[in-house]
Amino acid sequence: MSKPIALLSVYDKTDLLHLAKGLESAGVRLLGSGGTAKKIREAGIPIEDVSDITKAPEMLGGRVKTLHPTVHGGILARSIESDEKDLQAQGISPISIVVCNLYPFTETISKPNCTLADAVEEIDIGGVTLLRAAAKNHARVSILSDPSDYKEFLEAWTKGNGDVGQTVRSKLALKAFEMTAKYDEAISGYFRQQYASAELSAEQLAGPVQRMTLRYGANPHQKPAQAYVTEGPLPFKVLCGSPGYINLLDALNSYALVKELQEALNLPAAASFKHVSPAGAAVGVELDETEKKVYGVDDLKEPLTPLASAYARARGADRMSSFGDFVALSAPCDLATARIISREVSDGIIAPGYSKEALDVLSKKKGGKYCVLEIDPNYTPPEVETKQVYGVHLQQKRNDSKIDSQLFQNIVTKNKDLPSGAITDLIVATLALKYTQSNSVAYAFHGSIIGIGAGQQSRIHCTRLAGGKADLWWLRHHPRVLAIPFKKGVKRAEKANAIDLYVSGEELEGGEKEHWESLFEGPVEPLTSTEKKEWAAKLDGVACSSDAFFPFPDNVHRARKSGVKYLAAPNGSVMDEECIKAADEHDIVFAHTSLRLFHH
Ligand code: 93A
Repeated sequence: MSKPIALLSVYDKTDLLHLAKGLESAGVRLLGSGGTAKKIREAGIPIEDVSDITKAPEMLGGRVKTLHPTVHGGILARSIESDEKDLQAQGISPISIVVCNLYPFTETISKPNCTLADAVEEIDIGGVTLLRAAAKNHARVSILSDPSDYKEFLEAWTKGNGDVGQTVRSKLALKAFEMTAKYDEAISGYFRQQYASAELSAEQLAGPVQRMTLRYGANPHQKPAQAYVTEGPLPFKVLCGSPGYINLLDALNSYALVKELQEALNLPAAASFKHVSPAGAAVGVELDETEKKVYGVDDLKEPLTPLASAYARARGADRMSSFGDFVALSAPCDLATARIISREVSDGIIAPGYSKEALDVLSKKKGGKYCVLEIDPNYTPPEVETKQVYGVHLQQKRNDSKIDSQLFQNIVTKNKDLPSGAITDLIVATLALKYTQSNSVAYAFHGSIIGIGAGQQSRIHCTRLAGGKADLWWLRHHPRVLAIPFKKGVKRAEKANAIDLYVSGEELEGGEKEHWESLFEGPVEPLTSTEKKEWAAKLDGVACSSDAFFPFPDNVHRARKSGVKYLAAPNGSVMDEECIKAADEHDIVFAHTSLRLFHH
């Protein structure tokens, strides 16, 4: 019987001689590409050159070394009659072991002076082909791609008398494919950088690009940073400014939310995001005169369009949290909406288009640096999403659950009266939670989030936080708040802070008190606790949703204190019955959704 053949072609020659010696002593015939064969031969170990069996010399300065039917026929042939016949007919010997590792592409491109030509020359073709061919045929062939496997392989080879067993071959094949996948990813990443990206100039980014360099990641010291897709172009264009890493997290999450809100309720929708959770979200329900004042749009010259109403609500519900927001709109931005945005402190906007007038207004904001992104409304994200944490890839199916009125059909309380306005509010609250960092609880009223508790580890803390925000929102409707005599020239953000201090009842002292008082034409008396209580009692018909079940009835009792009449949460708690009892006690309509909506 002829000797088994090993083909060796390695860039990293670590432990190569030890392996070659071992194989040779075990009766294996060695073949090597140029440098590999030379090193082994110089150590006194017999080896033939690949070119001896291919009868073709290495050529093109080494670009073609092992790419030959004699090599790949020898590797890819199966142990079946027809393949064996083919080999015989061509005078090719089967190869049993391939030892290969690749040109150092990643190291090369990380060198400061690396040119495109340097990088291209380091793209290994023949080695990748060897690895893939041998790994494909792992039913018969062993592929050694990592020097740290040599020792164990030699032992297995000797022990098995030339057969290392299928388990070993399978593991080695997996390792080889992981190596080629990583190698190709490095090359495609480099090419993306060279050919499919644009640096951050608005003109360049107007066209489709696959990758964009970001100024930095979550923090200024996290450089480099980038955004890219592996298929097709990025789904958005940068019309103005330059998005940062957190801008994009906000933009992509918030657009998904408004798109689904519009689909669910057939009304234009808007969201105001901060730190990857909504500070506000709403659909275009008309505002009455009081609401216009509360939301700070009573003095707007343009009449409010439905889209502008949606943004006024989203932005105005929690003005403190929305300071410096990222805006998402479900429909092309019109002038009225742009006018509202232009007066606020905001970081950027994503929308499926802009009217010319709206874009004119927005592109003047922040001295021309306001980030304006145009999303392709027909873009569908891939079904599977992957992220990496501490070097580990985590993969899941995208949360594509539909939130619509069907979700609230299982009403478990005595009161089952769920009017259509309440369904709208439950959809708004629940959809907002789908895109809020968990745990989360949201209160909604008149098509708008009025309080959201995000990212708390304890559910009751979410319910209290969201309830507290809803209470402040409601207090801002108090006639005494609406009548606060602000001096002329006080800025919008300053007014929002002053009102927040007033409604929250924060005790002020010294300089802070003096400054606060200096904003008004005359003295402003605090609201007494009785006045606050009386006012709170007037709020009713609020909807509240939770991204997971209520573990204790305290959540239900707390929600009621902020006027909650309609409640939605998944079932599954051992305390479900107690929670339903609490809801019955307050005559609340409680729908069990069976849908958990954690988001991270
Ligand atoms: O330029 S290549 O892509 N063309 C080839 O045909 C080829 N075959 C093996 N590079 C090729 N290789 C690579 O050469 C191997 O992946 C290995 O990294 C290197 C070993 O070259 P040498 O034996 O001359 O040191």
